[in-house]
Amino acid sequence: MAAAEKTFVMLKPDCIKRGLVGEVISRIERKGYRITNAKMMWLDEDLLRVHYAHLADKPFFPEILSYMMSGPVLAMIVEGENAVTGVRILMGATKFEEAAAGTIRGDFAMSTGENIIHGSDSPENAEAEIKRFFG
Ligand code: DAT
Ligand code: MG
Repeated sequence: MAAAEKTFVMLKPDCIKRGLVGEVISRIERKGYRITNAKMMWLDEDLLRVHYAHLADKPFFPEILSYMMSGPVLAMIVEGENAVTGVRILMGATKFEEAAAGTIRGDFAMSTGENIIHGSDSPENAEAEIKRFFG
């Protein structure tokens, strides 16, 4: 078995408002991953500007900021074999209309902007994001 890998996962404000926290965590656990740290947080603009720096020049960036500050998020460290790629598969595609049924976004997201869950897209970003959110 390959070494356990860590990824950073965040349940976004719509996930919490809609009461889907248990459902989403359950899918991650059923896949065989473990939640090894978790905390509820209200994000501020400074942290979001770093976290979403790759989208800073997009027209929808202000909407991301206001959505991500509209309620608390649940930040988590998730561990298991191939956890970075594995969680991305459970999440489904970024674009609302491309997220397949059976994935978290495919089953629950109501738009591309409000899409339930964040998961790191590479081991390097996972490490940086875990540091960013858990210190
Ligand atoms: P992902 O969250 O799948 O890693 P990303 O890092 O490209 O995708 O974008 C971060 C978030 O920004 C995404 O979860 C939702 C929002 N977003 C991305 N593209 C968007 C678009 N075309 N319209 C509205 N929101 C978008
Ligand atoms: Mg991303």
